[in-house]
Amino acid sequence: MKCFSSTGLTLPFQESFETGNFNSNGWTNINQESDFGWEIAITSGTSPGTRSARLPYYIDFQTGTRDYLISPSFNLSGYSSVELSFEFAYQQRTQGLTDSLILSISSDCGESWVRVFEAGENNFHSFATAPLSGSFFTPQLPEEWCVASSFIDCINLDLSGFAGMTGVRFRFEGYNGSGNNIYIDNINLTGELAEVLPVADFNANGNLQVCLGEPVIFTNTSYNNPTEYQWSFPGAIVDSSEVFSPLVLYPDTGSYDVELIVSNALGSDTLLLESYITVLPIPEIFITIEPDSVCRGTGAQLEASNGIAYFWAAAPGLGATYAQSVSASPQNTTNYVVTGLSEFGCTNNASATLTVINPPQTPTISQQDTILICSPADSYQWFVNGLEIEGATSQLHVPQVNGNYNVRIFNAFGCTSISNPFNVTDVSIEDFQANSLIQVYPNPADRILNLEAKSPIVEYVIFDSTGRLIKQASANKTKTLAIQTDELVSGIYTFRIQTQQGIQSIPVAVIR
Ligand SMILES: [Ca+2]
Ligand SMILES: [Ca+2]
Repeated sequence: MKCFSSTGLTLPFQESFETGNFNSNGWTNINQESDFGWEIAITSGTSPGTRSARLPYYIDFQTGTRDYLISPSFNLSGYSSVELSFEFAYQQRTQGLTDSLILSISSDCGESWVRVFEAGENNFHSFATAPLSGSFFTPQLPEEWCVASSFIDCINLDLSGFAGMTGVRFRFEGYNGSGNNIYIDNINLTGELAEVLPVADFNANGNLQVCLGEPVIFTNTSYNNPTEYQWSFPGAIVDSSEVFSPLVLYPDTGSYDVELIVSNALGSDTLLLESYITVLPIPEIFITIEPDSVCRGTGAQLEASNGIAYFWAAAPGLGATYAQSVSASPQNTTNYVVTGLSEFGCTNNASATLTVINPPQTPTISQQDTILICSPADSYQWFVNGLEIEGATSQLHVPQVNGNYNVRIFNAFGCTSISNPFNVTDVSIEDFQANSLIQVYPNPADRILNLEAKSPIVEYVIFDSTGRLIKQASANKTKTLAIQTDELVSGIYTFRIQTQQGIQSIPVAVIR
């Protein structure tokens, strides 16, 4: 049985059994044989009311068994005298058969007991309140109770030996002699307060060390009947209090004195505990994310620092919970929160956001004349039959061979997307290489387009993609020519070149 020495009822205490039951009134009813034991009975003859506690030993034939009714715990500190009184009623069934009522006291919440009263009928009115009767005894009149019995007086016990103690309980014990019923009622525990100075005492519920930001709740264990309390908490946000058990918050780390002055009409007492409360620092936790933005589908590494252990709050894409360094691959931009623990056992949180960048929309390829055109993006890389084409990094591409072409595009953040394959079948390698009158390069062109002809060049004409004439110029019958394309806006043009052998039209892309 756990004994809370500083708790317990104070005096006066009264029990008339008129309301509730044993349990709800704080009593413990022990009936070891689980047969007949203490019970609430309807009676008359006592005041107030109609209910008392009964041991029905008239119908309990288990001679020699015992039943216990144990009071709640009392705090008798500060009392100089204590008295217990109670009323009882008992009637013998026959001479020679008697039952006993025993009263014991505990000052350790019920661990051990001291017997302070015992009574059994000796045929000379040592316990019975009413004349002998062979029937089930239920008192109806005051004369059948000790209060007006002509046989015996009620019990009044001086328990001053227990004054000043805590964890005090008293216990009514019945000893079954298979005689007749025992009743008790109107139990009174009273006391007189000692005329002594109050004593200041308190504790911090084990919170002698707290982390910054945590309140300290003080428990007031002062005794000898103080009536006023004056607390001092130098360094606290609110540095004084007059409440019984205050809650105190400190704004900074450090060690703090606590003082309590208690007083009553007789005087006062001071308890100063120096450096009693220590407020510990909370750690400043950091998170680094590398990289702090990723393309969807790729991950980043999150690393916490400045603690000795870490806990990551559940979040999408998180690779671990209890680790300093965790991976994260979320589908969307996500905020991550870590709790870090310091060497002092204090915690703090940090948070960081990993930005997830959408990949660009899947590009599409179209063909104009012999040139492939990709939908707009920030940058490009062309592939043919799955192989990267070196240098083919423009929006336009002039295929040199037949095959399946893809283009991978990149947005400004480097996130990529790849097109579906585009099949090219109309490149005539033989024509181009063997029968072509002229080769042009680079194609796509930037600022210069070089012409190389098998015979001298006479003239060239440039048309835009709508067929509009852009430029017409004669050449000096050289086999090579460098044409300035600076003035041409990006787009696809047709260069119609006349040599002495004939005329050939070549689509040329100009890209800036
Ligand atoms: Ca009663
Ligand atoms: Ca029993």
